[in-house]
Amino acid sequence: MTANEYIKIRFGRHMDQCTNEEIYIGLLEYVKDKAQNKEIKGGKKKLYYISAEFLIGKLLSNNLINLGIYDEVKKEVEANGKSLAEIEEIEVEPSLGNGGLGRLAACFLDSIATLGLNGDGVGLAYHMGLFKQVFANNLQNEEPNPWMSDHSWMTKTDKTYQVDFGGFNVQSRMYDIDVTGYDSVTTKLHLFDVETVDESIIKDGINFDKSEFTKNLTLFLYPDDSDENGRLLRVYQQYFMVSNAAQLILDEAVEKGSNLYDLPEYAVIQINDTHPSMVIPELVRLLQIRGLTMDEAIDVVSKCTAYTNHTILAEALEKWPIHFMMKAVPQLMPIIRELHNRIAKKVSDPDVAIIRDGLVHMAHMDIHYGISINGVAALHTEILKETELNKFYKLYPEKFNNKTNGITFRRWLLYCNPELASLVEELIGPGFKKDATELKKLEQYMNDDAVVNKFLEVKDLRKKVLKDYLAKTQGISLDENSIYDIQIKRLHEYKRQQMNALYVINKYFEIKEGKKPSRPITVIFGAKAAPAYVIAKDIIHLILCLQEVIANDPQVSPYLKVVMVENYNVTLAEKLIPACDIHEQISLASKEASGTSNMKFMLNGAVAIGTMDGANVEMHDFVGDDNIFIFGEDSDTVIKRYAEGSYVSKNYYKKDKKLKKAVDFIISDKLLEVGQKENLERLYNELLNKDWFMTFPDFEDYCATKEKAYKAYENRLEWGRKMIKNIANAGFFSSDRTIAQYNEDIWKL
Ligand code: GFP
Repeated sequence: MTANEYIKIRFGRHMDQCTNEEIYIGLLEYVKDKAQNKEIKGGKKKLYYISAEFLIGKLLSNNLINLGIYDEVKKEVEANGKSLAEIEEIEVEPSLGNGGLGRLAACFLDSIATLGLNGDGVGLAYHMGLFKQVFANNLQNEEPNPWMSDHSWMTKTDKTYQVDFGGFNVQSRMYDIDVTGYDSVTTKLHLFDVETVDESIIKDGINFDKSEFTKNLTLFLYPDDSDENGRLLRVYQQYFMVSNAAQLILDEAVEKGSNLYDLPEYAVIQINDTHPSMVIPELVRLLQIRGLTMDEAIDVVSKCTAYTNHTILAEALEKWPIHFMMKAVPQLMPIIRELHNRIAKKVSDPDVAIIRDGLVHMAHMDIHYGISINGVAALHTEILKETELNKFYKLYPEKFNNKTNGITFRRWLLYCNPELASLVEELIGPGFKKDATELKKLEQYMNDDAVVNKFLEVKDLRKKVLKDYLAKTQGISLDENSIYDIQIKRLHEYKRQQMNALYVINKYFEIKEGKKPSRPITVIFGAKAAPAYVIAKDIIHLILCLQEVIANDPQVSPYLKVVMVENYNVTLAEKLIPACDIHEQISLASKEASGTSNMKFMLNGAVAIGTMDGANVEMHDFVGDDNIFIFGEDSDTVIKRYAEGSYVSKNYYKKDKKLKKAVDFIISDKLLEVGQKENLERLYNELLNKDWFMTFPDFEDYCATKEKAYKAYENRLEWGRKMIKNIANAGFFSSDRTIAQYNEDIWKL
């Protein structure tokens, strides 16, 4: 049945007589039907990828592509006088993730299904997801971001579980989202919700009563944790997630014939960051209820779980106070104590203990009681082994392994940049869609000027698409002849958006002094700051103030423009990435575990300015010095400086006139005219007296390297060759490769 025929039956009218809403609903149901027909038959062993975040993005086009019916449906829609792009706009993007961590989980699900592996995602059905970002008075405000509707990709199942908390219990409900593999099978993302959640308790932005856990359990992703109830709520959420997961895992195993002693033959669990760590004691608890002894239960669970570390930042390595656990999940504490004691008997070093100073160290539990610990890029894994988790590495060298992140080429090339995808196909055939390493064949065209020009033309076209999109959706006007220099990622000091802002100030002064760039520059930012992360919000404020000051300065605005897009999300990324000339990967070396936007940009023919951090290191290995602009101190230098505690930002400020001038501008009258004194002064003082992520030592090199990149951009053919070199070498960064490695080394499905 064609889509049109389906819609005719569904609405009693052909597509041309339907509204866009009706066509969207019709297509959604049509796709769901097709996807469910391809459900994986299932093998004995199954992977459960448990994650607090799944940043899946809109699904209509992605599913059409993966089911192989995109072109056919698009044609049908167009033949009926409609536009697929406009129909897609009806779909609301679910904001079930925060940044790279959640987007990685979504890419992984796509690859698991594409490789035909028996694996499902398990997470939570947050009603509001992450907040919606709204700018007013150059400040970030947070608003609820609802996305659920009657017509959604989620399907209500009849699976419900009881989840017990200290003093009360709730009844959960499982909802499923189909995950369509590319020309392959369909697997599932299971999202758990609870019917008592009450959206009406949200008042005034994203504030809500944090004490009513039955009403707020799945209301928001990462609720504000600046107070005790907020932190407790995270424990409730995490337990709710893993208790449901554990019950599902055991039920499915038993259904397939497991006697539970052989659970490792039926289930492997990937713990994505520390949020799902409580699945370990929860499984031990449930196995005991089902008849295993403590010894047996621990033995079984230790063969089923694997942990991925996504950061070395202490804030993300969760440690929950015992009194939180006693309040929220008292039934787990005796088990956690037992897990702790068993280790303490063997290893006396308190640094590797599970319980220390009244805190439960979630990552430590994962490492002691799992089969594998992996980092997400080569450098990151080395840092884990040699520094951050060195004591664990010495205990269990065989458990440590690297799995460099990857991205799905379906969404991040075929869907978001169809013009580039068809140029590539015209040159090297369709093989790259299944085997991304075939992109390497593009290198043979690097010296063919006619082909190079075609790549440049695609870029120009995509810059125009972005220009039109931002004009229409955000009232932003771009100059498509300027260089698009883009930094999009979660706002965090270690990612150093503030250094980019200092560069902008420096450029502003240069232009004022008469040193005009040969081509206008557009510096684009997209980032949300966590609601309670004060300095991150101050950095957004600085960027928005710069945007206003520069736009209103007739001397500077023809040459320099700052744009901060509002409510940066997957949908915006899909427009920004294909249009980008230069992308910013400027984290402080050692701090960005991997990065994944770097891979998406690379695949779309943008050239990076980056530090030797995360996956930039591997990208550099592939493309060489000439095709990536590397600057800044390396991770050894940074790690050493932290160890010595010798960094004094003021010394750099005093020495470097350019830097001083840029930093002082933050609290200048010019900025205070459009900004808030409190915010700008706080940021100024933070940089001057702390600058914990060391922007000052890298500033000079950063400025010089940007100049080099802008200059290189002017030689259009040479630049086009750099673009091709990047695209041709992006194959390694396909999540299909990453997932194949996870399966080979860890999951063994
Ligand atoms: C985190 C890390 C990134 C890494 C992703 C996925 O992402 O370096 O690429 O996880 O492994 F920081 P963010 O949430 O910070 O984007």
